[in-house]
Amino acid sequence: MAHSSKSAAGSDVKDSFDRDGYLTVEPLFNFAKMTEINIELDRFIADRVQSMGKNEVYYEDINDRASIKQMMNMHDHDPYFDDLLKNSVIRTMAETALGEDVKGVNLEYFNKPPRIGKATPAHQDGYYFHIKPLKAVTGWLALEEVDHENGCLHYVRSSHKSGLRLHGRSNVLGFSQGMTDFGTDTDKANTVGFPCQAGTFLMHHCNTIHWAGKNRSKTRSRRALGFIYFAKSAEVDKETRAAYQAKLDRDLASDKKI
Ligand SMILES: O=C(O)CCC(=O)C(=O)O
Repeated sequence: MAHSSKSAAGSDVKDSFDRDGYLTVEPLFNFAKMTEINIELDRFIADRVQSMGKNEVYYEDINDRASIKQMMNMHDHDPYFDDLLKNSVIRTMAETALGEDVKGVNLEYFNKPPRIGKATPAHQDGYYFHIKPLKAVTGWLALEEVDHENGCLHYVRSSHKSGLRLHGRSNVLGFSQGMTDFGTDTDKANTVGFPCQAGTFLMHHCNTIHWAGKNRSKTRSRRALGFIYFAKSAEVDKETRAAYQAKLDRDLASDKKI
């Protein structure tokens, strides 16, 4: 698996996004900005997590409150993260990538705690979004150094052009649906891994297949933020989405995962 070529920032952003189904900016934010974001995240975890719903904070080990693996809707709980989702350069990049106005709909935290952080199954975000048309992007910001040991992200280049593939229950908390037909020769030949430094930013189309390895490090976490934007023209099927979320919450509670 080769690393991609350097940053896609600038006027060719849209072309490379349309061709590959993703773009990379290395780095999007400098050291000072990343220090600020990491301090704000620590503050968020200390002050806000206790008021979040069970279905908004997932733990890799439910008995260990230090093992947060995922947080959803951070923007709803804190003005700093609301501003980062809705008013930052990341929103502008989402608009450039999709070629229209966007709505910032979710700011998520993706962590893989040392030793126990599970792999992210191959999936397409569009399968989770319940929108029509499937016009949405997810931005992904590395909060620390990420590599093959602690679980870097992988994209299947140009996979956004072929629509949604088959998904089924994955049993991985936070990624309940994984692809069931992943791993074809074409998938393998087009897979690109993204080891990167803190401040590196990736953005993918909601049909782009992606996955990440488990965290094999005994000491290092693997922390990132995810920024989800729907195109203004995309309509959410609210009934299907609510039914999906309700079933997921029920299943996770009965499996004692949340
Ligand atoms: O960070 C990860 O491991 C997965 C992130 C992801 O699936 C996403 O950003 O859509």
